[in-house]
Amino acid sequence: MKKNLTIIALATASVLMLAGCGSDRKLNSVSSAKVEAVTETMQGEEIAVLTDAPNVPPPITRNHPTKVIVNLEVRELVKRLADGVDYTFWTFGGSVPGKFIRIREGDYVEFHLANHPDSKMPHNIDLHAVTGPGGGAASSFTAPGHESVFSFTALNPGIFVYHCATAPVGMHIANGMYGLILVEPREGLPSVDRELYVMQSEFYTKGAYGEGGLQPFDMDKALREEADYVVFNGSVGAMTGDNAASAKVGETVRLFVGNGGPNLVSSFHVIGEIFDKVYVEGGSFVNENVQTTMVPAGGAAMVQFKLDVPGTYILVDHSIFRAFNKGAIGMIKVDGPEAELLYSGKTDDRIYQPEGSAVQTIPGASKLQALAQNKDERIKLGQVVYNQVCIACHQAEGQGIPHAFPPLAKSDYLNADVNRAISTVLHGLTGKVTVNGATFESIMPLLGLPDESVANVLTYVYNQWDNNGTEVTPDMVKGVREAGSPPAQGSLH
Ligand code: HEC
Ligand SMILES: [Cu+2]
Repeated sequence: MKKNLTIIALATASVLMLAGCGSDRKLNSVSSAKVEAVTETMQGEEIAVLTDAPNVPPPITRNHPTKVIVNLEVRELVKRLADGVDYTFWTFGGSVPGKFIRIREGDYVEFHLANHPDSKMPHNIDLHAVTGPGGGAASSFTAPGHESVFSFTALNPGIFVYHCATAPVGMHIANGMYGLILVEPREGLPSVDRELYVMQSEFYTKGAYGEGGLQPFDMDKALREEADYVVFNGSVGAMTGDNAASAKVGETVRLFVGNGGPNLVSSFHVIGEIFDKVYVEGGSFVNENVQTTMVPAGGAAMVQFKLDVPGTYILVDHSIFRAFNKGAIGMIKVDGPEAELLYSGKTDDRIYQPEGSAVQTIPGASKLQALAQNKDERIKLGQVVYNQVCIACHQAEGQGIPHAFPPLAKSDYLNADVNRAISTVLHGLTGKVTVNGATFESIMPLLGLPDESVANVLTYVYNQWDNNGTEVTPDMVKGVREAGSPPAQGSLH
């Protein structure tokens, strides 16, 4: 008994010692870094360059800390949340997310927070880059028509979220009050060809996703964490279509990815890319070869990747309904020479018939396609394809799903142009389309169907649900295929 006790005591002592050593070492290194940062000689004074997403201020080239004056103005503004949907945003600098602030480790920041006289609410700012109570919140509490000034020294490098912390905090954040502040390490960040500012956040509106008009904030939905919109850079489509970012093959891109929340954690992913580097949680630890990185609410990360293959790369929250149904999509269009060795594109499409499959009773689309001798047969065979492939999105009666998948029933888009419809089924479709007066900005993927199946399924669709009765033949499909995919609406790689 006594012996046992001794062993336990010893074991405890060594654990304590180990723990003691570890934390001592950490404390020493942290405190010495902090002292150095503060004692590096400060020189000069400058006014911070602030940018709106997706732009990032230029890298810092100084090799010394300086006094940086940040002037940030809060505005409460009605702006677009989605097509036909407006929202009263509370902003740091006039847009959501707020202005990007870039400083250097050791800088002494004199922060001026102004609240426009037209504001209805007081606001403040809590910068996660600040060491000090509230991250500046109490010192920056500012009534409409006032300006507060406070100062801090940036002790720790990293990419940090800032946000309003005025009660009710959740509501101020939900209305758009967040942004990013980058504290570059003293040695700077490795240089890259492009830097982009991407911030995810959610909106809770009285109306469902896409319901038009000026939508008020819905506190009940926010409490239940049932977001209507999950977006990058403050609105649906802020980074797609004409607003897509662009880059070139061979370039290295760094994304500063923030998450304003207020509630949801982001599973940030770029379709078709692997992050060469991720500065995990926005700090100094670099992970490599990452597919999806978690960005918590009130957190950020830096991700970096080299572009090797041209095409459109889609930024998503991989909690995927948020991407395709709530708005969390962005795009980077990459131009440059094809790199077939790295990515060939589709090189072949052949009929796949495992042994014994020829006698299947439920016809594989391809086997039956060759049999269509007339329009009626084509319609019948097309129905099979429709029920196997299209129905999941366009629905049983071709009615689609509002705001997500356009209708094929009585579709003016479909009926207006048969070649365009063929092209859509052949190549997929991205970008804005208007069908029967409603706009859709979503993605129809490349389906990879043989020409026979495309002809049959479109003939079926054209002869259902009050459409115009067109017959689409395999020759018509072949013609469109040979004409190539339309440049205006890049097909999905
Ligand atoms: C994964 C979901 C999905 C599948 C599967 C799908 N589509 Fe689509 N389709 C879409 C989306 C989304 C759009 C709108 C794309 C945009 O917003 O740019 C669209 C657009 C269209 C359009 C043009 C707009 C319209 O409503 O007239 C046609 C035609 C069409 N699809 C036909 C088909 C056919 C035929 C199939 C089956 C062979 C099919 N789609 C399979 C999602 C899908
Ligand atoms: Cu506020």
